[in-house]
Formats: sequence, structure tokens, C-alpha cells
Amino acid sequence: MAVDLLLGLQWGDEGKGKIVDVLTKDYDIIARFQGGPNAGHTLEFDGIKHVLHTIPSGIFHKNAMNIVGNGVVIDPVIFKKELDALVKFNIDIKSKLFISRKAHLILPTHRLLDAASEASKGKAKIGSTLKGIGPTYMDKTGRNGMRVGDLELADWKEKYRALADKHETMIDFYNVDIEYDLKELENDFWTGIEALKKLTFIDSEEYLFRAQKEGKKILAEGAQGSLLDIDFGTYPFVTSSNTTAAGACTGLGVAPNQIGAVKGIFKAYVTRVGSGPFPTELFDEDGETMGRVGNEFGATTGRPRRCGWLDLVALKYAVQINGVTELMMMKGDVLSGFKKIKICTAYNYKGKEIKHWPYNIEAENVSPIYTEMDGWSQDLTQMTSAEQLPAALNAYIDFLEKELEVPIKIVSVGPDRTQTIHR
Ligand code: 2SA
Ligand code: MG
Repeated sequence: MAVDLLLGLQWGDEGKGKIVDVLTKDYDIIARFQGGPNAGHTLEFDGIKHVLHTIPSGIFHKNAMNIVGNGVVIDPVIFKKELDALVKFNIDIKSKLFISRKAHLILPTHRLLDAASEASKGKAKIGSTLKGIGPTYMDKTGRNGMRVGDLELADWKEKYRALADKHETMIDFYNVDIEYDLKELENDFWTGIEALKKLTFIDSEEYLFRAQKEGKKILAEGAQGSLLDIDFGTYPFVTSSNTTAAGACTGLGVAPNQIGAVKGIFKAYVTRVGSGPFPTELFDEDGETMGRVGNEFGATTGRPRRCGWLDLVALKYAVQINGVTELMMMKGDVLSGFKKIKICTAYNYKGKEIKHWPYNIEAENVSPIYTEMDGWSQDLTQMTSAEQLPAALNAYIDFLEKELEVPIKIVSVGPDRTQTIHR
């Protein structure tokens, strides 16, 4: 039985949380494979809006198992807050949410190192969510990290102390002004660890291997987006994990030949939160309208997101790297009311027209070349079937399908579970 993937194709916030929630009824297991509390996956149903960070978006469905895979980094403090926010939903967490022993832990000092690193960069800062993601993955690849499975060993506190002490000298090395009270941070950390230890730790690769043999249907839920991938994104303005399809193999221990459908999510326009190049970014009224109507604020940090027209050069690149087999277009409803809709189909790169994603994506090298299409004025948010969609939106969808050579299977017309049109 194949493992299906669900991935963001832009700079994150495409609406992965909503779509996983919609698709979960077709799956037995939802598994997160990378990222951590930097993610903000927003779900809306029955008049409730809920934001998840580390916990997979299948948690609200009775029959789905949820796995936090080895590729994820976990902050026990934030994790406990997430668990506390779920109490009112009466979910049997112990039997519905399993954590990989190989997932790495975010220490309080990882968060401080993130802040120190960003402060030391000044204007060149990454615009990190300051959740300690980069320093934790650095310790992972540097072979110094602490893993969830370490908490089952008697000497984990000594291991913690040695690593935290080392981090403190590294914070000093940055020589920036950061005030902190490590004792206080550690108190929260111990409480978080106690909450985490109440959960079920597993060898998730073994669990998923067996589940596949038993014919269980598995969906791997990505976090952030392809353009934030550590290898293929807008480096160095990226996150520290592989957000693309290959990340699901290493982040869960699923073999490449077991991957089935690759579901790629994109917004009908583009947003980005944090620093870094963004060729189609708008600084005018249109961009302001997208941000306001689309309620474009970071689900984790509350930062306003930058907005711009759809970039097909970037989207094709993401479709290609991930091997996307079906697409889902989100937030078409936000574009209602624009007289003309622009789509970037090529770049002017150092004076030459190109259609591929270049190494140097910075604004001084790249300017977008647009195709213009007619907009639509109808409110889409109450529409329930593909037949109701306005002709101009259908023309937009047809154009994208032709360019991307992948079918658009879902058109989302609002944040609620029910505002989802299948094609
Ligand atoms: P980090 O914290 O080290 O991973 O940051 C590195 C870059 O990755 C971006 N990043 C994100 N971009 C969009 N959405 C994310 N999740 C939150 C959300 C973000 C928020 O759902 O809105 O609330 O601000 C996310 N996580 C990381 C980040 O902006 C840096 O550019
Ligand atoms: Mg988000």
C-alpha cells in the first residue's frame, strides 16, 4: 500500500492543515515528517478555528492515527501548550498520537541560539520564527542532538546539561544583547518533558512499515513549502529541513518506491513571511487587498505575510522537484473582485527571458513577465460544486492546468472544511 504525500508548493501557508483535515476521512494514518513548532496549520470546522504546530492535522478525526515522525523537531514547551489546547476536544491522545523516538528535541537554549543568530545578522536576518528550528537541526546533523528516545534513558538530564552548557558559551560567542533567565525557561522545559513523557513513543519507521503491510492508508503531511526547502529553496532564506517529497522518505523511513500520490497545494496568489527574494511581490493596493481579504498573518508569529501574483516559474519548479501528481488550489475566493488577474509565466533574468528557476533569484537579477487574464466578481465562498464556478475562474484554472500539466483536483473557496470543491 502506497504512502501519499501532501506538500506545500510555495513559501508555506498554502492551507495544508485544512486539506489534511478534509482528506483524513480517506486515511488511517496522518504523519508529520519535518519541521516543528515553526509550522502553523490552521483548521476550521463547526465554527471552531484551531491552529496546530507539531501535532498532525488528522487529530480531530475519530479513527485516524497521528504520527510525529523522526524528521520532526519537538519543543516540549510548545507541545504541552498544543496538548492543553486539545483537552476540550476530549481526544484520547495516548492512543491517537504516537511520537518517534528518533525525533529531535528543541532545547530552550536552541531558541536562544536562534535569537542570537538572527540578532547577529542584522538586516540580513532570515526572518526565522525564533522557535529554535535552525540550531536544533544543526545539532542533529552535527551529531550532538537530543532525541525523544533519550528521555527513556536514566542519564538524559546529564546529556541535557552538557548540551545546554555548550549552547550558553555559543550564545556568548555571538556577542549580542539577549536577556534570558535560563532557570525559568528550564522550569517550563521540565514541565513540557513530563507532559511529553506521558505520550506513546514508538519506532515510527517500524510502525509505518507494518501499517503499509496491513494495507493501511497513510498520508504524510508536509510543513512549510518547497521554496523554503534547505536544498531547493531560496537559500539562505529557507528553513532547515527538506520540505519536498524526498523529506517524507527520510523523515518517516518510507522507501521511495512506496510513495503513491503526491498532492501539491498552492494558493491562487503567493505569500511569503520572513525575509528573502520574492519575484512577484506586490507593494501596491493589489498586494494590500490580498493581505487584507486573505487575512494573511503568520499562524505562529502573527507577522503580516508579503503578497504577490501567482508565479508559474516557481510553481513549475516545485511541481517538478516533488513529482506532483495532483494539485489543489487554495484561496481563489480571495481574488474575487480583481478586474484583471496577473500570472507570471517567465522571468526577465539579467536581460534574457527564462522559464526555469535560476540560481540567483534576487530582485536585481529577476523581474517577472506577466500574462493577464480577466478577473471575476462573484463571491465564491458559498459555492459547493465545480459547475457554479465563474467562467473567468475556470479559464484561470484551465490555463494553470495546461501550463503545469497536472490536474487541479480541489478548489478551496474558504477556510472551513465544507468550503471545498472537488473536481
Ligand atoms: P525557521 O523558523 O527557521 O523555520 O524560519 C526560516 C524561514 O522559514 C519560514 N517559515 C515559514 N513560512 C511560512 N509559514 C510558516 N509557519 C508559520 C505560519 C509562520 C508564522 O503558518 O504562518 O507564523 O510566522 C513558516 N515557518 C517557517 C520563516 O518565515 C523563515 O523565512
Ligand atoms: Mg501556516
